[in-house]
Amino acid sequence: MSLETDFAMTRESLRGANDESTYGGITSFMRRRYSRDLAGVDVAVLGVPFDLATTNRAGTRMGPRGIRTASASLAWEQGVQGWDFSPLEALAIVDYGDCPFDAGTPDQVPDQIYRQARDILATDTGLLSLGGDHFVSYPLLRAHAEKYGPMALIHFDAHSDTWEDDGPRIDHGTMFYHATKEGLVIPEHSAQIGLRTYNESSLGFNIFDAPAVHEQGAVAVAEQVRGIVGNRPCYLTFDIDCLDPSFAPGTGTPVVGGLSTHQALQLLQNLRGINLMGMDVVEVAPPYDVSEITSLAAATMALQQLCLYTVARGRA
Ligand SMILES: [Mn+2]
Repeated sequence: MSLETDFAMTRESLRGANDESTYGGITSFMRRRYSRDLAGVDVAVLGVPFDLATTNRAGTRMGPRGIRTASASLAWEQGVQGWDFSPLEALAIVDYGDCPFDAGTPDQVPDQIYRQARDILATDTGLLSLGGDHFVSYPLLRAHAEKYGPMALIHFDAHSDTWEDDGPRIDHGTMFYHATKEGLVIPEHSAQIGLRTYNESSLGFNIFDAPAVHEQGAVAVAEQVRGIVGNRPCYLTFDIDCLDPSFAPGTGTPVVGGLSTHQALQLLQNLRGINLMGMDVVEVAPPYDVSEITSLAAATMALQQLCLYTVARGRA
């Protein structure tokens, strides 16, 4: 073990596993270095601690910090089970810190998130964002679609988040309705996985609800999703409430009957080969969590997303 401490400050290489204690120091994501210098950086990790769009229980403003803390216990491994490489070795990753916004002027927050994401993407750095409630994916998607064109969306969630809306409301249940109407995503080449709430309109999305995953199996569903998405530029958004509350109690709007962490890992690993351009993990609400179960699940899913991104960029 290195006696150098606080790699979040002192790490010289942006690559590699972490040879220091998992329990001390600054809680950057995966103990990556905190930096806003994106020269030579492949992926910036951005916290978006915004939860004013929640319709039920708030608390996801604590999500980025919770995920960062839990991720420290994943940072020491030389590889990732289910993959034949380490994304921490293959990619230069920094923790960019949190997106600045003024919670006192909520109507301005979407644009503040959008501009932060746009400025990072303009440097040809990939973006892994940590929510925050699911609304944050909407301005993030806008920034990605501006760069890559209309995107295939792979959306893990208990909820469709496509409920019809009548105006520019800030609501974490309607933003994919707006995103679709604005042409940011292509619903016929997108998939929603794990749903278990009622919405009479699919808006054209391909839906693999939780019963479908339980009945068909994660591998078979992933195969279908790969076919639907093809090689199109793809954005992957992982709402932690796609997991069953027994696997992710720390979220604002839990719904029973969801995926296990095992099923989610199988799904993500079998999406290998998608043309992933951007990703997020959202809806982690540490105030309702137990023993960091949810934050650990979220950090693990984010690491899997980095694995998918590594393959998509031809680095593995
Ligand atoms: Mn959602």
